[in-house]
Amino acid sequence: MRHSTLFGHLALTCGLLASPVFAQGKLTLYCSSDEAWCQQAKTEFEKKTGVAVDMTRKSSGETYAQIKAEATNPKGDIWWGGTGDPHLQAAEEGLTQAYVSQARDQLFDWANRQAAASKDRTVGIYSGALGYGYNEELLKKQGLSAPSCWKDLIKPEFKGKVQVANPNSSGTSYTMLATLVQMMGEKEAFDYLRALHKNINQYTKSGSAPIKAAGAGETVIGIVFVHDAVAVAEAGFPIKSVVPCEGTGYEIGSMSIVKGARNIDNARKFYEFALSADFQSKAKDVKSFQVPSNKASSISAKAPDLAKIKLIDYDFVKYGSSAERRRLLKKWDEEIGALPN
Ligand code: S7P
Repeated sequence: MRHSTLFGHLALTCGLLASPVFAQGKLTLYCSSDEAWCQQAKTEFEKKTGVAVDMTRKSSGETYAQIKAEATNPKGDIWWGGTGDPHLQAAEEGLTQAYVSQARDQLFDWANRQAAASKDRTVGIYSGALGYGYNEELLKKQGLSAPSCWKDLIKPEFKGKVQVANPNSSGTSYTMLATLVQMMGEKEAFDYLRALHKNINQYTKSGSAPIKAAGAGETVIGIVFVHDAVAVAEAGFPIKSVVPCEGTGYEIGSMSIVKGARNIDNARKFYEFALSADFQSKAKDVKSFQVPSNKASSISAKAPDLAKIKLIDYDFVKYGSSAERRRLLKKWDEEIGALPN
């Protein structure tokens, strides 16, 4: 009996050691995309390679802060997803390392421009325009007029009815801050943010939380990437997405390898996997409707068509620079975040 138990243990141990997961090692993935997409990336990569993935999902600004805090003892191997500005800041601060993908030639120019701006320390994996969404049923019930522009969001009728994330933790919200500064000029943008503050019911941690809250009827309007509003509508909630009439900014969702990554070979393996058309084409299966960076990836018909949106010429080099991002966030904290509700 005792022998058979011992044999059982040995067989189990040998079986595990021979399994592809143990054979191929591990990868610590920091993910800043939507939770369902992060899970898909983990599962698909494990299935394809046998590498065991330890995945943590956090917003873009939070992940940047974590990688910075761990810089002397790096725990993450690769940072996948999230807006490009904090990836560029991490690159400039030497928190991430250079890698040139074999798929470079298959990518859109906007994806490779992120690489060029960072001396190959980051690369674009998707793109999406900023906007907002509102709950049509709630809007009607409360007798509110349908908003269609940035300027509509500061109307007194929307007092306490708008939600957006905090730009320190959220890349989405930092994209809004940088977009407004570029569209209006800094003084006017901060005047606008002060007026908007009167209508804000909550600054959330995560960028997409406001539109999920709108779907659940907890707020009327959520400022988010347009693809995130489309995703909530596709999930069956009464959400109407809006591309602001004045024009808008956009993100280049990015990916970077952490400097000092303990599992560097697997980080590079994941990098190639994440840029492949095969994996990128699966984003729509988890309602991620961004535009993928590999030209051969298939795009969902539901993905907002960036060619039809009035996009600003977003200056990623400037607004992804360490000095500018830190300066703008400090100013937001002092002049907007500190205001009474
Ligand atoms: O995957 C959806 C998405 O909107 O989430 C990313 C976002 O930056 C992560 O959330 P935070 O705003 O909280 O940082 C975007 O890159 C992506 O399009």
